[in-house]
Amino acid sequence: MHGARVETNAVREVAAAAIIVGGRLLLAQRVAPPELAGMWELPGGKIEPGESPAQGLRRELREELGVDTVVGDRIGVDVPLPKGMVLRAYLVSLCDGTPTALEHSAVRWVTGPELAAADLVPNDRAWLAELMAVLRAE
Ligand code: 9L3
Ligand code: MG
Repeated sequence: MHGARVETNAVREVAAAAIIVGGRLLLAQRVAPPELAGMWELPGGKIEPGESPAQGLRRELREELGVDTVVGDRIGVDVPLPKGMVLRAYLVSLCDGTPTALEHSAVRWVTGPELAAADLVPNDRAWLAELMAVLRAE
């Protein structure tokens, strides 16, 4: 009734992965856009229409890091992004592969204190307290 285009996702989600192994969190260094290049983020990206957040995040992590993963529980707050998008973080387990910077300039594993000191992208700072708590509990 409103035309042929069907919106499968009312709100477009960007999903990001908190991958923690042995008390360290995986960070990836962005190459773009210019204002974020060089800063560190939880890897991930936009969920495509028709994908569940878990499916989309698994796809992004395969593309960005070359790994197979299982997407678990959400962690931290919803972070509003421009154009009605929302950024969400998920706890993610590695199943296969070694994370490799295929679309980032580098990856690194950080402890809690290293995370607190890292040059994180501003959006991901919203999750700092929860991430530190998970790292302490490891
Ligand atoms: N973003 C912020 N923090 C993150 C991720 C994965 C993404 N941990 C923001 C950056 C972009 C948008 O979400 O503005 C889409 O992400 P991408 O497709 O550039 O990775
Ligand atoms: Mg991405």
